[in-house]
Amino acid sequence: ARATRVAAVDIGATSGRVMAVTIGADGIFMEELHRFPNGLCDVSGHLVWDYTRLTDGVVEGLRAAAESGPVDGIGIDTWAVDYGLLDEDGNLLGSPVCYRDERTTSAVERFPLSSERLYSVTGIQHQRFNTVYQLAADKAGLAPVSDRLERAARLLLIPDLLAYDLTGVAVTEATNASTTGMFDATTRTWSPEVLAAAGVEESLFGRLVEPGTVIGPVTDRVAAHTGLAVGTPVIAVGSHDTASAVAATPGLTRGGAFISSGTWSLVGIELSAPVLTQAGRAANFTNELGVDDTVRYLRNVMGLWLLTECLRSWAAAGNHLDLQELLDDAARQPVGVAVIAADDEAFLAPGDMPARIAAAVQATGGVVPQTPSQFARCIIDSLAHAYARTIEQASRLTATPIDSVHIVGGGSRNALLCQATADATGLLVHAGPGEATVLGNAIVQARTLGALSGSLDDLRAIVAASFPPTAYTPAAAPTDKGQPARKAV
Ligand code: LFR
Repeated sequence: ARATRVAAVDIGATSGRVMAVTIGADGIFMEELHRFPNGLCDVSGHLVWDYTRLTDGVVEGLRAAAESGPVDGIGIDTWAVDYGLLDEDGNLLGSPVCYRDERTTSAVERFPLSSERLYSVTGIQHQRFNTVYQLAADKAGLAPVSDRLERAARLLLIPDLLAYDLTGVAVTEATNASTTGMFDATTRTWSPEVLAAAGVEESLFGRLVEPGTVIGPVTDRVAAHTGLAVGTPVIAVGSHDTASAVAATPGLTRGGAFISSGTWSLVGIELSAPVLTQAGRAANFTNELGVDDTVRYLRNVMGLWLLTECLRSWAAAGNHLDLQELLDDAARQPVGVAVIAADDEAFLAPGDMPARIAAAVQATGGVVPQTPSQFARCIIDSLAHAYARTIEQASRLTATPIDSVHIVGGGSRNALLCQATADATGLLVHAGPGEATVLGNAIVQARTLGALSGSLDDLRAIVAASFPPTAYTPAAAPTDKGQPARKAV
């Protein structure tokens, strides 16, 4: 039988891609078919996503997939929490607003349920950008289309919105639904209590589906437009990108911590049931739902956003730097002289990142970075430190001994960061694959199509066979190197 070939659509904060992933007897092969830019746009004073650019990119990529071979299935993953609102006729009521927009800052305080109660139901960490707070902002008219929630017949999270455009079928995929802050972490269904507090009806959402469910065939119009075979299925995957990344993390078992390292770094462990303690809430740990009834017990750390935003600021000032050269220079800088709390909300919004980092270092009494390579060193050390602290907390809060760290995503290619993580945690680091999200998307599709079978462990072993991780050994027992002047625990 010929190998199975699926299209994986994976869209992040800075770019989207359509990849062809072929899964056959001799392993897994990936081919990037189309890459398109994504980014924030300012519309009427709000940060929004240019949704047309995303749909155009997806269609273009699917056309390239159809031209270059058979397409047995299509899966879509993106970042979490953001959504589009559709009217009765299925028209999008303005561009989806980005979670980094400031509109949620006031909504958070006015929410009728206490954060203790919210957490004991949803297990979701308090982030001002959670969907539940964004809806409160919509209620207050804080969006370019100010009455869009009133007029909305449907709310679809971004991957579900894209799937709806391809199939005409409205679903809500469960891993991403968990990030809304309105989902019951134990029952994996909407919480009536939280929906009532948020003032939205359950009928606003599409049918709930778990990863691995066929959403529907592409419409005949989409087939004609892209050259895809009539009836090509769109399959729900872990549509939250982090769910897909963790699903394809080689060798992740109890005892291993994961770091999905990209624009964000998502740091934690996989559990079979949520941990909803107030101690976990106080430490801002989240229980996001994963593929195959798993739970991702994690905290958001700012990630390489700190570095890319610095690069953007320097470029705006005429200083265009090459990322790899910058990291090479950073490797020659002294370690641990400036460490900031890399999970601070102060770094969430875009704009003048070097100034914000410098201010944060100043506040800790560290050596304020002056040059780009000193900033890069500070960011790497701060990330590694945040990783170590978060893993240690996850271990303590769930009584799970941790013996290894698995870094996947773009950051797994960053040797400086991987070594710094091994050193800061004192644990063996397994790095890669860099494309875990796309692989997680593809293997869930392949299992639905019958090309793969077995548990998540089995699927991870198949990923590991084609993409063996790189090991980083801690230089020595963890030392005080890389510890901040003032611990923020
Ligand atoms: C990573 C990610 C994180 C989520 C953040 C915002 O791309 O999906 O998991 O917290 O983006 O949606």
